[in-house]
Amino acid sequence: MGCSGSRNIVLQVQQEHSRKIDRSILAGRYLKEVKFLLLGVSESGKTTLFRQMRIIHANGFSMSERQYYKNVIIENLMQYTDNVLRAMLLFGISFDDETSETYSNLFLMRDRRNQELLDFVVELKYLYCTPGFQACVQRGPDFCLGDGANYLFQSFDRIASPDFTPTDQDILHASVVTIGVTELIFDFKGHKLSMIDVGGNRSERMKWIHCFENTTAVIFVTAISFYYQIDMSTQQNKLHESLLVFESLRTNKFLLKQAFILFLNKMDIFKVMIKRKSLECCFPNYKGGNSVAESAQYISRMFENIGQRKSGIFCHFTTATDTANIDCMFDAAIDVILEKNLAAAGFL
Ligand SMILES: Nc1nc2c(ncn2[C@@H]2O[C@H](COP(=O)(O)OP(=O)(O)OP(=O)(O)O)[C@@H](O)[C@H]2O)c(=O)[nH]1
Ligand SMILES: [Mg+2]
Repeated sequence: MGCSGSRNIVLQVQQEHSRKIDRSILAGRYLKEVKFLLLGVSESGKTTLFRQMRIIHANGFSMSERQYYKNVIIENLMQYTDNVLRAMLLFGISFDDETSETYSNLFLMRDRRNQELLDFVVELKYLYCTPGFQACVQRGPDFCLGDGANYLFQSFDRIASPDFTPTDQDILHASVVTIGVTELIFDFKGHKLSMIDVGGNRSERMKWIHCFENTTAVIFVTAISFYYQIDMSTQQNKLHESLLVFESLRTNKFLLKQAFILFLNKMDIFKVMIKRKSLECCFPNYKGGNSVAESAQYISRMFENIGQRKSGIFCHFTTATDTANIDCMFDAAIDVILEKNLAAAGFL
């Protein structure tokens, strides 16, 4: 073999070596960085999912965070009580006796900013047990009571005890409107996974675009139970609003290559509500029955038919307050994306 022949072999070896390095750099990149963006309108359940990631994949909540959530939960409880008492007046639901009327007036008239929940334990405990109050809670969907309300009312004795420390389940039911952008980074099956939570109300949506760069997949969260809810500020049906926001993302030029995972969330509420209110209230053309499966499939198809393009939508029905459910759904949803990612990079 001549001199030029051996030089060619060296060159080939060098090129192969270089290719291997490129592949391993790529592999490193694909194995180590995956960014998921939680998007969706307000109250769809994004932050609840985000908190589940803390519980399942990170270290859960510290004592100081639990102290913060204790205050949130007490504030939520006071606000939900206020909502119910005002709704009773609005709907003409009468108080069961003089005591409950007096307690209600006392609660509604006071300046809550400086009051502790403990100052009202006797009054609230009494009110919560009255049939009028309970009947009004049942009508919660008619006046957007808040999806965590039932859980907090039922946990009242525990919450009102002086040494109350919120459990993970309590924290999952706490409601705080998200302002700004929060990131959580955790290990997932050998990958470094970055999850971004954003606010879903109108003014917060303007900030979404700043998070699009390097996104692997969008997790679009909508509450499937939105189908019967009207946004008080816009008077728009909340599922219609979700569909419009989803369409604007599916056609966004910065997200054309990104995979989309759709979480149709709040299935627990949907299962109860669909027996009481048909899907026709949201989609007049819907002529199917009131079965959970048929109605849920109809809604998922509405989303899947939006912005048809190469990258498909992976749809999952979820209950974000249920840790076992989210553990399982998240695992399935993310596995598909990670495999797609590796296949696209030529590793599968
Ligand atoms: N019952 C039930 N409640 C849920 C579920 N998911 C979320 N919630 C409750 O719904 C409320 C709102 O949930 P969030 O996760 O704060 O909603 P969000 O999408 O982050 O809302 P923004 O921050 O305003 O965009 C909270 O009280 C949650 O506990 C669910 O699947 N079932
Ligand atoms: Mg939020």
